[in-house]
Amino acid sequence: MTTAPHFTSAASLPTQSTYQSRVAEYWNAEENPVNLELGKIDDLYHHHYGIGPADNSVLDEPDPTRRNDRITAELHRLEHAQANCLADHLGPLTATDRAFDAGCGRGGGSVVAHLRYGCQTDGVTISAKQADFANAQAAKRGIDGQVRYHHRNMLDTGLPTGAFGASWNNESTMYVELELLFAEHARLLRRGGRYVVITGCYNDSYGRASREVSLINAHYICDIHPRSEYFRAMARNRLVPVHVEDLTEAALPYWELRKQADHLVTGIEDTFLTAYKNGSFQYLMIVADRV
Ligand code: GPP
Ligand code: MG
Repeated sequence: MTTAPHFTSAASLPTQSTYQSRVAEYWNAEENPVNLELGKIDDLYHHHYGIGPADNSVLDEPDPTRRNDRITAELHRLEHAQANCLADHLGPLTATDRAFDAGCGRGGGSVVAHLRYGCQTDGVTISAKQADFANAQAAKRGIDGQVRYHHRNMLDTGLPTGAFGASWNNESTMYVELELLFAEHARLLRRGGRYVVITGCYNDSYGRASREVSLINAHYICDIHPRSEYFRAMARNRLVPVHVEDLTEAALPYWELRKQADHLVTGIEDTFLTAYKNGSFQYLMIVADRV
């Protein structure tokens, strides 16, 4: 006969969940030309999409090599416009301010913020390979004293409390629980600090997540949240929205052009276009103050 123990022992937990390990594996292995070929142009490596009107005349370029190069450059310009849009909403920051980039990927967003404001930045990514790549890029630019990347979990960064004037997630919230994420941003931001998120979310007024949203989740191993969850989790974590912008319309030209870039497509292009057009999915920016 077995008897129940008189105490419950602490469960032995891995430092990283199975899910987190799979996400890290994805990003450690990821070498999509749509990210690397665009980044090579000016050493700004982004892991987000683009916004704004596209110059579709690049598709009419008769020389095939030049056509590919022009399409690549145009997509990069649109991604850079998205990074600039996020950076516009972080300020005003000065050289003495620190900013936190949650889910920094290969580091482009932190460089954009540093070049704009002169601020110091700390980026975290769950991928050791991305953090090493981003630090090497910062060293190459000679800004590694001010722009740092860490191989850490964005929910538990170990960075100092109240030390940051601004923080952001650029298309990285779909990998984590929003309550835990916003608690960490609220801890890191000083009172009056600014938080910005650009994200894809599913549209509550449409209903539950659509088939397209599920396909996007499977493609990136992520878990897209409903729009409502952002506002609920912010309200519970001292983050008060000051500006909300639906960027869905502005995101369409990027995907229409990317779809026609045979040398860069990953296969997810039509799914994004369908999801945006059928109303089940939105590309949203929320700007909030830490109160
Ligand atoms: C962009 O990264 C995409 C994500 C980080 C995850 C999903 C985002 C949503 C808005 C749902 P990327 O630039 O590495 O993607 P890709 O390789 O497709 O360009
Ligand atoms: Mg990309």
